Amino acid sequence: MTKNQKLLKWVHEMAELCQPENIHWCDGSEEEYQKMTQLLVEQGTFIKLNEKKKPGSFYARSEPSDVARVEDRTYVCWPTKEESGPNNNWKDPKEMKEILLNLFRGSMRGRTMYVIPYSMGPIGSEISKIGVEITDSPYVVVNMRIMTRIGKKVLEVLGDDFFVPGLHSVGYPLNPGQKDVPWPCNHTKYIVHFPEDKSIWSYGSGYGGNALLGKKCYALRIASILAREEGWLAEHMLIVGVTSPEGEKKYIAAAFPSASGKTNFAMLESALPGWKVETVGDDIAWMKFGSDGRLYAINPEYGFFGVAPGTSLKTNPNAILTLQKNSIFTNVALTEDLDVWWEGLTDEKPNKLINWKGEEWTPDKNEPASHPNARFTTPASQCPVMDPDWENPNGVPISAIIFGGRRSSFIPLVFQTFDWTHGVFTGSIQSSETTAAAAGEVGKLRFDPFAMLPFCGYNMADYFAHWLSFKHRTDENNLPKIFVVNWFRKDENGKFIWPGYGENIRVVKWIFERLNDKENYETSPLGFIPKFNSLDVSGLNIPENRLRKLFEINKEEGLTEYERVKEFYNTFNNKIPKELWDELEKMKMRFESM
Ligand code: OXD
Ligand code: MN
Repeated sequence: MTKNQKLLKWVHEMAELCQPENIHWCDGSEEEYQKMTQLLVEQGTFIKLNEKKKPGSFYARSEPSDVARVEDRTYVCWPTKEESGPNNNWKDPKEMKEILLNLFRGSMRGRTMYVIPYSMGPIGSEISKIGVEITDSPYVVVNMRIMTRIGKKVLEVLGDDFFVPGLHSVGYPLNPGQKDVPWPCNHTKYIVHFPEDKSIWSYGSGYGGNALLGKKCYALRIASILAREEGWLAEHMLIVGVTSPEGEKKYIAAAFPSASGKTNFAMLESALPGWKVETVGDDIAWMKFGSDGRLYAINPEYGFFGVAPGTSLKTNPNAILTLQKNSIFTNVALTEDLDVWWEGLTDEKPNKLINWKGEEWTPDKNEPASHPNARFTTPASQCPVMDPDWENPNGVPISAIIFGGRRSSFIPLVFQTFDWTHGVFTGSIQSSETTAAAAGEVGKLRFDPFAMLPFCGYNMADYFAHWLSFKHRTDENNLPKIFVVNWFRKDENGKFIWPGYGENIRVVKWIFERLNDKENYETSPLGFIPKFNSLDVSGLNIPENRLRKLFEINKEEGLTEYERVKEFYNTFNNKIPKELWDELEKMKMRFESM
């Protein structure tokens, strides 16, 4: 096992607190995985899928109230509220520890406590980091085994070093003789981070980012704190390698809000002949300086936890190929022959399904058969377009960073920012219409700077300053160029103008050419936009007036945006760096002189 005294002591103390019936240290072996999935089938949490259709795969349905990340129950408890910022929920750490100690006391009674050592990033890489999750949910264990690298080999590398401790309980203790339910959880939920000891405490939910602590809690919230301390970036970004028909390859990282097509973009099948996109990661990028002064990125994850609805052979063939085996499906619909289905998977709906709530469903029902935040958990190694360097311990060099919004108007299909500072400014005002990935209203425009609003572990004003500081850490020429895209612009009838998916390669091509200094741009108040006819739309048949609409920039909207941003910046108590206020004024002037 381990000789790490801090780990042994913590596990011992948490067992005293949570009072589980047994403790199991996960070794990460295939045999262990088989046993645990078997256990989940016996408990009724899992249904084994048709071995011919989805070998080695399982189906789960959550409790209908436990279906997404709970942002209003997520806290980052710095000693002061100011350090957490207006972007995080906060409570005094001592008060919060009291609340949690009361909730966790006896919370694992009648259950097994699993100890999962995991590595974010290739085991042993200088960029990787280790965490240990304690959980009473076998569902979490099997998902963590797909999403991260777990087990004995992690403990060997850990030795006596630092790890991030994460305690998770579904908050559903069992009395002697009490029968378990398929998806235990608790109405009371807390997802809490303590920056002082870099610990994570998660109570009451078994779903996704609330419970798989390596993902949002560690690789984003805690890692963003470590990144500031150590001078690197932990970001909500996909990473892709793009190869041109001439064989030139560049890596791009892109930040999109949750459930806005990141996984699709990460595995894009190019609609333009000769262009190729390969996947390094679909959700998180850790970027550090290499010895040449450039930023190098790794994907700290090992699998994909993708949104299922809308994923099809048309929208993302590579995801469909990836999830054919050894996968876990949660809250999709079940077919009569024990396969899975979700909205958008096929044009034609099956005649009969069991929906995500376990009820019989027919196409005449007025509600979707799968939950809009239904997910697949699937091993990255099964993806047919993984980049040959996706596990390179040194990471891949990043040439461009893209910020993507989901906005029906105002933001054009693509633009390039003027320089690093202007790029950081556009990241800081990134806005998007909300999706089902988080509990709450869908379709509401909110600021989601760097797509990190729910994931930044400290005051976002300080985070913007951290981003600005990169200009002084290397020659600005070494830094990635910063772009903005918006696939979601709508026409006056509320229809999307841009076809998206595989056609997005056309935008990537324009970006690629910009990186090679091609004179394919003109200046607009927002940044450099494609010169007319410089975006390759060959064969798309988009009428010229619709194409122009994709790039329409409106003075009134620009001035409204200025007011929106001013109001937003003012919520940060005078902490927004002056450089960003200056950028805002410059933007206003550009719009005024339009
Ligand atoms: C995710 C999210 O699950 O961003 O990736 O919500
Ligand atoms: Mn995400």
